[in-house]
Amino acid sequence: MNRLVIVANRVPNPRERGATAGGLAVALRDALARREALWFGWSGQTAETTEIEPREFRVGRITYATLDLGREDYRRYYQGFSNASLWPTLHYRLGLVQFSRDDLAGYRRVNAAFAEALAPLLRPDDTIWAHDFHLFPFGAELRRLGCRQRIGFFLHVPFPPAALFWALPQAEALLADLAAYDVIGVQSEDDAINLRGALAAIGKEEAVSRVAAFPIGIEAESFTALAEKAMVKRETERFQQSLVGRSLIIGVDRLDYTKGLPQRFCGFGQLLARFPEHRSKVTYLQVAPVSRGDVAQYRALRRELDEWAGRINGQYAEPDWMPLRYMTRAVARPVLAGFMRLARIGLVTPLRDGMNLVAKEYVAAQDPEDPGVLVLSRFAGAVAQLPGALLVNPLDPDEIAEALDQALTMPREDRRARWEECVVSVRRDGAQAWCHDFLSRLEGANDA
Ligand code: ADQ
Repeated sequence: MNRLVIVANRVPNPRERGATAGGLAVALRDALARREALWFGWSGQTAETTEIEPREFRVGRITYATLDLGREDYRRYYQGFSNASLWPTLHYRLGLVQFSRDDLAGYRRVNAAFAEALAPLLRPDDTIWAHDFHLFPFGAELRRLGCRQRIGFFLHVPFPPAALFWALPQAEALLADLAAYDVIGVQSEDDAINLRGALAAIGKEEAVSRVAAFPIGIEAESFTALAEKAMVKRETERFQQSLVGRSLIIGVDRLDYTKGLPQRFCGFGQLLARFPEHRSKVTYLQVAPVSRGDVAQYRALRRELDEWAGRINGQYAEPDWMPLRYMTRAVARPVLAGFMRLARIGLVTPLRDGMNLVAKEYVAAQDPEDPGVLVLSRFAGAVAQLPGALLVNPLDPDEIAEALDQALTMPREDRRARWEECVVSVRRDGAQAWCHDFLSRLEGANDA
């Protein structure tokens, strides 16, 4: 079988395990186990200038090839255009977009540097799969260097309606570059419709049919096993004892403004205000490790959440009950899986999310005999696969409060029926199916 080349902004460090292991590494595990693979991208380190020759090392059948980014490139390409321009635009948040020509130039420079560093390592029959919004122009850069291999692209985040995308300066040129890929994968049908519309609007008709939705999934069986095993762990037992029989609501997110955390905290406050019967009977644990802590908007969000948490606990706490437990540290996956299983409610309310794997992990973690309820934003890509979730508008704290009340008082039979509607697709449309479907399309197995 020919080699698979994965290109992503961040190359996972195979020596790091647990909480820091990126979702992409987990999702690709199966595809990478089956064939020879090369994983190429940024090392996560900075240097004086961006390296030209990647450092290579091998673990099993995977070769890793990484580059350090120059400090200026890191600032322009990563913090600047990727995180301060593209990320908010793709999540429908034009008010947060910061744009500078220098950032865009840095973004293009790094994409070109990545292509130049990878090209000499390529074999003629490699299949190349580039990931996410950091790499819009990467395929076009490889083509400029004469690469004729199959090159696919998957966008992990949403693609907004074209009218929003046009707000990004030089949006047309970016989209035109995207058309260099042989397959352009997105998470949902809505994203596919939006992206096709944008490509058609700039006359890239030939690229329209190369856009398709491939909803990403999780390794459900192994997550279920993790959750089951966690039940006998000391951390889980200690945590369960600390709940003293109260119902648990759990939220697990990177601390990001797309995740709807202030509205969610407010929604929980509304639950306690409007449904006083739940006071001192429910505990909400929010785990939200700091992410992109060097970007101003993320620091502001953290302050806002500190305030919300202080206000809710200040107003409703009792000497023996803290309504909201909020932590900005990561929790190891094996422990987190157990916390999810203990929770009566998984509260997942992003304002916009490409997919949201936490929602699927929550479903996989449940005890089939006595499952909890998933309260899910209608703006997460995962909605299409989770018909049994209680859907909410994440911008409306009252709707969140009402859904929490409904979930807290839901009879077990209804909880089971809803969970069963969700778990079917979580199991069937897993990480393995996602890789297989994308690569089959890219490698032409579906051409007949
Ligand atoms: P993210 O925005 O990071 O991913 P998500 O899909 O929820 O969001 O995946 C996060 C992963 O990290 C999950 O596996 C989760 O368990 C883990 N994680 C999150 N918070 C954690 C915590 N506090 N401690 C430990 N682990 C934690 C992007 C897109 C999503 C898309 C994915 C995959 O924004 O929309 O679903 O990529 O394509």
